[in-house]
Amino acid sequence: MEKRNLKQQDPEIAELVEAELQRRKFGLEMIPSENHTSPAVLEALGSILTDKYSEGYPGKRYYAGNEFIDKVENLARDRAKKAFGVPYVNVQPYSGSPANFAVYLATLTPGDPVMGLNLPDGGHLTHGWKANISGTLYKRVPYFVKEDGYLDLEEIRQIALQHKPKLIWVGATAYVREFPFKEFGAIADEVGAYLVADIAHIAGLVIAGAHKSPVPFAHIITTTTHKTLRGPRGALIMVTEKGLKKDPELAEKIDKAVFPSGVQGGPHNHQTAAIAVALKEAMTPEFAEYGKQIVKNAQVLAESLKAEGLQLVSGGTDNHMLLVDLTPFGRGTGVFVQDALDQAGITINKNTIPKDPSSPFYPSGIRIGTPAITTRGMKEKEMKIIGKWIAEVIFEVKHYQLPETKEERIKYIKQFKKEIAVNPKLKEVKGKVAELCKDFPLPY
Ligand code: DSN
Repeated sequence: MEKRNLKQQDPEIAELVEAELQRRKFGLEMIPSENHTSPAVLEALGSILTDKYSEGYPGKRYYAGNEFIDKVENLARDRAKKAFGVPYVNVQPYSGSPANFAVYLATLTPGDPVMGLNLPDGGHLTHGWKANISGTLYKRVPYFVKEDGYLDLEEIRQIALQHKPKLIWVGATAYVREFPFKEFGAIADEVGAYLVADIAHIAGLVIAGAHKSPVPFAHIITTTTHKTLRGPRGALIMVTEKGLKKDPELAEKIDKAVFPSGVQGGPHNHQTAAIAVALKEAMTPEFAEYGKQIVKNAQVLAESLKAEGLQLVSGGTDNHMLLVDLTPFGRGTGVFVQDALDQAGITINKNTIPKDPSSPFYPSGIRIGTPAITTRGMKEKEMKIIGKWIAEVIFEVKHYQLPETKEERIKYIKQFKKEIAVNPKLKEVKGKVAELCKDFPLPY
């Protein structure tokens, strides 16, 4: 086979990759679950390790030729154990959803009750949402946040006592306050449930010491590796000492649930290698600084948005994300703000807010995060400016209101998109965003 690089072999794909790079270079990635990986992580991810089959685990593979793959996986395992302080980890899950599904397979039988944060309240699909297999194969018992955006611990305990769940999830995709792991641990122990902490969003903050660790309180911990942890897409499942005490065979059960009895086949070895690199990076003093700066940035951004007259769920943040409550401008308006900000070079996502008067597809809030822009080196000074720009864009499109019927909505949103494409204010902000970005290069 002739040696040809991507541009020579497939110019169409090469151009699209380049276009995406340019979009990122001159825009602000502020979706809280995204980040910019290091060149070393990308090199490992794009390596020849992708070619190898290695079903099984180090020392116990089905195929030959895994001498070096075993070493890669062992390095990833050892680094994860050290970074989080746990006795056991499985580094093979392709991503967060299969990792969470493996936890169900390892611990429950179909029909068992499972408690998780309600999706519109900030919970994840895989924590028992009705449209996900976790909410149909198991008995879903949702819990909620209060009007003020904080988890309702007293109600959560009452729900647990009433439904006696076998497994309780603590973790979210849209929760801006510190997770009360200790209190959840006590509730799980009281009803004899497994406590599973899904720390996908905050894993990097936990390693950096910018968020409390769930390790003393949870039996199992799952995380993706591509959010604040700043690795490739992928996931980890960890078992704590507390988990092994509850069930000494828990680690073996998790391994089996990932492969062969679960949803996965051969591990993605290039991904495992890149996870190992990211974990090594995450254990440096620079990363500890980075994690703390993510939170500082989010808090300054929160103050800046509030000073502009915007309303935040729970009034601020303890972590890397903010939720702006757009109900003062009308219900279901998140879609307009998301698209207008995108047009202005600021990428965030529409999101439900607690007690959202609209729906997950047309929610009444937006979710903003600081991990990726902090990777670029932006600090408090830039957060104040970005907060002003975000507010300017929101006020610019505040008159757009979501129509009642599906047909009207389609027409209205089409017209809205036409209008924002030529809006001078959005163009002006986009120009300023691009100027700012020039001083903060991407890591690759
Ligand atoms: N899609 C992820 C997020 O954005 O939070 C969760 O899986």
